[in-house]
Amino acid sequence: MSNRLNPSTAFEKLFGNIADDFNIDIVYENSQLITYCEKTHRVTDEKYILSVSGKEIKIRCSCEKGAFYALCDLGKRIDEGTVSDGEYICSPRFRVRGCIEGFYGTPWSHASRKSVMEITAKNRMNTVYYAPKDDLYHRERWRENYPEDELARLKELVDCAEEYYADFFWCIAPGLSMKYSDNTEFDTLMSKTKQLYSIGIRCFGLLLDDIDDELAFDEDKKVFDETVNAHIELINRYYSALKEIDSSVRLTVCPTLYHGKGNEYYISKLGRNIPSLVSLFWTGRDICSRELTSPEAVRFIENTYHKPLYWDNYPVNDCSMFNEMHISPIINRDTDLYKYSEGIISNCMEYAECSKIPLITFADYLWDSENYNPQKSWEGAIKQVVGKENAEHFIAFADHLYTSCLKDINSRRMYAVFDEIEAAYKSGDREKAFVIAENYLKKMNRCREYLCRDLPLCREISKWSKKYFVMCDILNKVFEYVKTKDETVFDELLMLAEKYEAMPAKLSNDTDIRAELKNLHKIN
Ligand code: LTM
Repeated sequence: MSNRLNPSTAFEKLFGNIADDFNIDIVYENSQLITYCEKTHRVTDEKYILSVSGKEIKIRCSCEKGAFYALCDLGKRIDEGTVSDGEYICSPRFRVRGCIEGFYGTPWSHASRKSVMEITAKNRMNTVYYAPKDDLYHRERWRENYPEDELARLKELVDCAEEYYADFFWCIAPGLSMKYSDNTEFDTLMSKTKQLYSIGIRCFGLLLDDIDDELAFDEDKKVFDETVNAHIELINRYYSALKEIDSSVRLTVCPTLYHGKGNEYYISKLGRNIPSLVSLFWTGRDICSRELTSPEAVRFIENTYHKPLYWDNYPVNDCSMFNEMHISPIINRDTDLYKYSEGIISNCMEYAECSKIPLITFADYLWDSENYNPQKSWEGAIKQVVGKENAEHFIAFADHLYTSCLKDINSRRMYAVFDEIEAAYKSGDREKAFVIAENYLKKMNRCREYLCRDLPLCREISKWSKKYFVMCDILNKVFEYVKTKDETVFDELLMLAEKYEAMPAKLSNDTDIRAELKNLHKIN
């Protein structure tokens, strides 16, 4: 029996009663206008037409999923105060839009998983992958069935995804220890898979990333000769076995070589020898790719006969990135990439609350890549996550968290303020310069109040906010020093700078603050 709520109930669970003032009429129809998207040349169940005339809303769609997305669209417009009369014909650019819990580090809590799912659904994403590297039953102890309590929690996640019209992929990563030539190993894999099938999982992921390139067992070397042959056999056997259980089951594979040009021997051979309906993860040019481009996707297709399903390693900040907080919007993904890929799955940080901000920007890009505006989307995302009343202050801090593989501009808002101060100062209007500086400092100080609150997001980000507080102290003192020219204030400044530079969290650009201060001393 389906756990699916009706679209209006699912909408109310996510948005509350914000649409109560409106009369909403949902009409289901199967016309070509409603089921076909000319831009993507695809038949889709996600398209809808939203007509607004005052308080009268009409939604035309082909099924409940379309109705749910139309309601989420309306909810977002109400939230942002942008509901206006008109007819909006909407359908997504990317077919697959979602996230993966696929990082190294402490797996998300059950509550975080549900809460991330709510945010992705609200923003019309349709896919969730469960693959925490440090869930023992996912990778290290892949042979063992889940204990009852963990299985029950997974079942709740499956139900939650279904409520919000999303596909939930449960993934297994046996490659650290599997002997591919041993049939009993395959039987074990199937028995574990059947346990997950029994709780309603219909979408599976077989992850072979981050394992040895070479076959570990002599028996495997004898049978398969090369790793790629073992992987091809495993994938084909697994897919057939899944299809025997249920022909509607879907499979995604993460190959061992998952980044590069897309024409390498392993990935070309693997892609060409597995069914076209098996999705193939690819992280792009690099593990964490600054850009994802259409020409590179085309090369991948030409060599593997598969459209890449991007496993986008942003905002993840595990391993060597642990001092970075990836909260900035997604950028540098080609606007027409939807034509040459199955979609994008964003790999998140172990910080679930913080991950929501970049995730919402992914959702905006994936729905409408041609009109995606990273800064606008980011501001909207921050409003959703920290609340409208805190957004402006929070942005003053988040402005400094742009250090990542994306190589976006760090602290752009602060430097714009510095430029304004400098211009006023140079034009001889010292007063104006002080007012601008004072206003900025006020904003920073108010942001500090927000960041000290006992909220999940503030706790997650405390490693970075603590450093930001020192930055606030420095700027407050610089202002004091410029006004008073007091040398003891300058000495305090040097001490603060030393403290700031010793903190490992990455904030803003790596400038030599003490050198900057010495310059300031000279000028004054
Ligand atoms: O990217 C893939 C396919 N696998 C792992 C991820 O689990 C990990 O989170 C990222 C980022 O460090 N790198 C990987 O190689």
